[in-house]
Amino acid sequence: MAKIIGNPLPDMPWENKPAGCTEPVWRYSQNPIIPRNLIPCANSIFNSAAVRYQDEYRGVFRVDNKAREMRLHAGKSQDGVNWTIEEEPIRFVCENLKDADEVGVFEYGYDPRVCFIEDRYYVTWCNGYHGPTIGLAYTFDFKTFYKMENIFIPFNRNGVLFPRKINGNYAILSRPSDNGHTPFGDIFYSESPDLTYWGCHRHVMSTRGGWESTKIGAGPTPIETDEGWLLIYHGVLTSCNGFVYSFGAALLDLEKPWKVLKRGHSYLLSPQTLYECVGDVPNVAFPCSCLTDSETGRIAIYYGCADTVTGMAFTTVDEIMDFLNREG
Ligand code: BMA
Repeated sequence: MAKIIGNPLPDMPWENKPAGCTEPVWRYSQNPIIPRNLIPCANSIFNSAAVRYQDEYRGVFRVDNKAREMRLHAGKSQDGVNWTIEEEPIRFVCENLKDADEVGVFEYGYDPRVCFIEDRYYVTWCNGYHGPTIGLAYTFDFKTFYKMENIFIPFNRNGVLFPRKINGNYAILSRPSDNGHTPFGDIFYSESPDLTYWGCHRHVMSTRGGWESTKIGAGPTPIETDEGWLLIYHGVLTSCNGFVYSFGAALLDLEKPWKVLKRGHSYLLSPQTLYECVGDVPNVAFPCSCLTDSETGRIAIYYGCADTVTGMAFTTVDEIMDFLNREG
């Protein structure tokens, strides 16, 4: 059986698979965990990233405010389920940023991911700079966030860092896009010696049929296992009623992550519940982070629901590997 390479997290949020459930991924019975109005300014809180921090949890949340501006807010939690979110958005510190008057201006930010590498937490997000691109910042304490250079030129979305260097370089997945509600999109891999200069771009995966026929994008930080990087990613289908966002899984080579070892044919979870199907944007399940326990192989997935609220779903590394072995 595959093993997660990482830390034990025995007290992570968890709920056993319901009796009679035959799906590899199951929803938390108390979903949604974060309502749209948890803080006064919020129109909606979704597509957000949670991580372990000391003996608690921290997160960076996508909060669209009541002016419908897309903002990033820090939050904390004792148990990973019940969250307190700062009422004020993150104000990025730009003191070490070259040309801060140019690249330090915050236009908008959405769909954050958080990734611990070496000694600090890095945040990537879809950052407004003459169109969407990938913003980057780091923090040690989720109080002060230091802005770094944008990772790519526009247009790009779904920038997701790997949690360690690969062959001596930092590594990221991303999805080149356009300035609108992009009707295409494949996942690419890029690497960098210093998190500023990026290159060695490699194609990872293209769209396929059905649930992932319009575009795909990396979701949470890839999970390292002894068999490969487990990638949970979203896929989009264009129906007569617009885009439908589901998520699925693939396994990427550990040393050459642009090589896809396995890829599920079906989705793992598609929008089916009321809170996934009804909201500001109907029919969206959009995963941005995971918690994992290396001892039990448990995985908790945080995902945005209908661009309105935040939900959780559970699985295990064995469940996903079985799924990939059946379907990949
Ligand atoms: C994408 C992003 C996501 C959103 C999705 C569905 O382009 O904007 O934040 O969840 O569309 O609206």
